[in-house]
Amino acid sequence: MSANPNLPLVGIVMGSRSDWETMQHAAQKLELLGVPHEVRVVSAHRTPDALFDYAAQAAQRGLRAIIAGAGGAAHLPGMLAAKTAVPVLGVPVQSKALNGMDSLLSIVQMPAGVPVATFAIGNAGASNAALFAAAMLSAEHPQIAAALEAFRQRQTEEVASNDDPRK
Ligand code: RP5
Repeated sequence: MSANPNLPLVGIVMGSRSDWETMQHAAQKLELLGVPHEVRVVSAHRTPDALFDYAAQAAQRGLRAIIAGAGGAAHLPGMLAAKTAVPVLGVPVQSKALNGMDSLLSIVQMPAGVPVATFAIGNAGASNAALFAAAMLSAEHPQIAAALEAFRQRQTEEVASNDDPRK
């Protein structure tokens, strides 16, 4: 099935505009792989009703994964997962006060029954959440599978062709 560029398959949400510096890495990867996506600020604490609406409508709007980034008391991914069966991929944003350990623990320690797939703190986590979402979509979307395979091949070749760290 080829993805309709006008219908997002992945939602990237974040608790604050200040999270964009991190979450842009997820958007860049989805862009690179041709995965239709949308980006929104949805705060568990400042706009809780918008969070509930987003989760309630996610499946019927065609979203197949939600990448949710938040920092500090990072309740956004867990609350989304509480309100939708669409898989939630949590990205702990690196907080200033505690370097993201607070974000990581807030997101990863979900009670049994309400899963959030939790990624690394910061930019690597945002990138990998996008790659993971693309992998989830690959079985249904051969073009995304091909783009992901090509990305991995390029990455391998770049590392292999620059294997002397002194140069
Ligand atoms: C969280 O609080 C956000 O996800 C953000 O990482 C953190 C700080 O938000 P701002 O005060 O920068 O808006 O809700």
